[in-house]
Amino acid sequence: MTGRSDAEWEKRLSGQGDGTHLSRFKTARIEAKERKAAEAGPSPDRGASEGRLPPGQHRTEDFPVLDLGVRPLIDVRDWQLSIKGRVERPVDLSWDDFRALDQSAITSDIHCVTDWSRYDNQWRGVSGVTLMNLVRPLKEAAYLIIHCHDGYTTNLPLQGFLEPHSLVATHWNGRPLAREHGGPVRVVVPSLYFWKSAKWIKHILVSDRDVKGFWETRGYHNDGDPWKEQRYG
Ligand SMILES: Nc1nc2c(c(=O)[nH]1)N[C@H]1C(S)=C(S)[C@@H](COP(=O)(O)O)O[C@H]1N2
Ligand SMILES: [Mo]
Repeated sequence: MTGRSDAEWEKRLSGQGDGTHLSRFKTARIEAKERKAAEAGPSPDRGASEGRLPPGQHRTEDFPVLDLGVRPLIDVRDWQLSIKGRVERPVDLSWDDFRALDQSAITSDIHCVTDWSRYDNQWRGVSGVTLMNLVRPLKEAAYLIIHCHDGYTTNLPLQGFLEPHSLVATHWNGRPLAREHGGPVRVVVPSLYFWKSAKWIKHILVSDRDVKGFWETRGYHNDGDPWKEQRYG
């Protein structure tokens, strides 16, 4: 890190209000992360940890907030999720549509590229498998490009979204997902670093080709597997 903690940065940035265009936040914070991505080598203890904690991570009990400083306020009455692209059956889901789908409860660990891991998060929502069964990806479908209300994007393999612990979450630890953590609805893909778990989602593009997202174009690894320590580059 660059002296100031992520939490401190978030506090500063969030004071700048909502609804502001993303480019306004391409400021010191983002540039610092880009620099870190450019300079980073493997962490010294690579391969040293075993079991549940991926290499180079440490455990935390709290739940840090990390984003670009824009935290959209989304009323569930206006909320819509579209899933389109290389699918047989594109959908525009209202909140009621989404809540009527099969709901899953999944406990998983979070691994953030900024080195913290948080164990045993209880998520509720709709699994990636349920959503993909709904839209039915075509044979050539291989990637998801996720678009969010704050302008953030991220990409991941369709396979990752179909893993049994991946879901689109509305609840965390028994409560509706807080706005700062992506409420009303975020993606959770526990097998990848947490930057792939998009908050405030509005659109999932199912694609036959990979398109790098916000951090992936700024020096973060395209794949982001914490067990392979695919942090940067
Ligand atoms: N829409 C959106 N999703 C996002 C981000 C963001 O800036 N905007 N940041 C990502 C990053 S870098 C991380 S580490 C996690 C942080 O999630 P949290 O704030 O719930 O801990 O959200 C990810 N999803
Ligand atoms: Mo992050």
